[in-house]
Amino acid sequence: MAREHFHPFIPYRPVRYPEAEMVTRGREFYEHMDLRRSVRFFSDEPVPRECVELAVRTANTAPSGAHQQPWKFAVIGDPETRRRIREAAEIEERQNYEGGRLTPEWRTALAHLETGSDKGYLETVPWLVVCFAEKYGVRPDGTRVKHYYVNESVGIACGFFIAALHAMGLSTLTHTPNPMAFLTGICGRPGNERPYILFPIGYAAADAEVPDLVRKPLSEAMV
Ligand code: IYR
Repeated sequence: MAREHFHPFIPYRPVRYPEAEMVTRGREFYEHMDLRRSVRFFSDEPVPRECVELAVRTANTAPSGAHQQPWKFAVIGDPETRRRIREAAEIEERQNYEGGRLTPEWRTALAHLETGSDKGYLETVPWLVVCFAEKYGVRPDGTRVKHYYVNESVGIACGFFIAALHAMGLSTLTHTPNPMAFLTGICGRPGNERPYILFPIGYAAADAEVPDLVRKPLSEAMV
């Protein structure tokens, strides 16, 4: 559905904090975000649907090109659909890892993560969320609406989504099976929506491990 509305301007007065409090808040948020890790070992414990809804609500607050909000989050809870998604993802990943579709450079870049074609976590987790990017909008009469900065907009929304899950103590992984067009069919989405990221969502397994990564220092992240 295309959104082509006129928005009148209204006052906006964001909260201001004393400088010391700004720094405290910024540090607390940074330290909280720095604890987030991508997880590949999940518990099958159920997660309230409301938590997933809150993460989508948060993603939906993201800025977007021309406020076109070119995202759609498909939420999947039923085991049969999760099984089908795992099966299809593993077919693609076997092409990547065992069928030689990953270039040698790509393989080298991934080696330290110990990833492989087994995507068992797609069935373990209670929820899968597929974020779709709306390449263009569709008016009720079927004509197309051009969308601007789709990748930037959807990427930001996914960042908000990941941060919201982390704030609730949930874990996820930005899984991008390659190619992932199969998700359009399984999720029953229309042709203007392109699969963007597949998020398995759940609690990290009690014995989950992550690679001992080091984030690059501020001196390299900022110029
Ligand atoms: N999509 C593949 C390969 C992969 C690619 C990147 I970039 C990663 O950070 C991890 C894996 C897979 O999911 O196995």
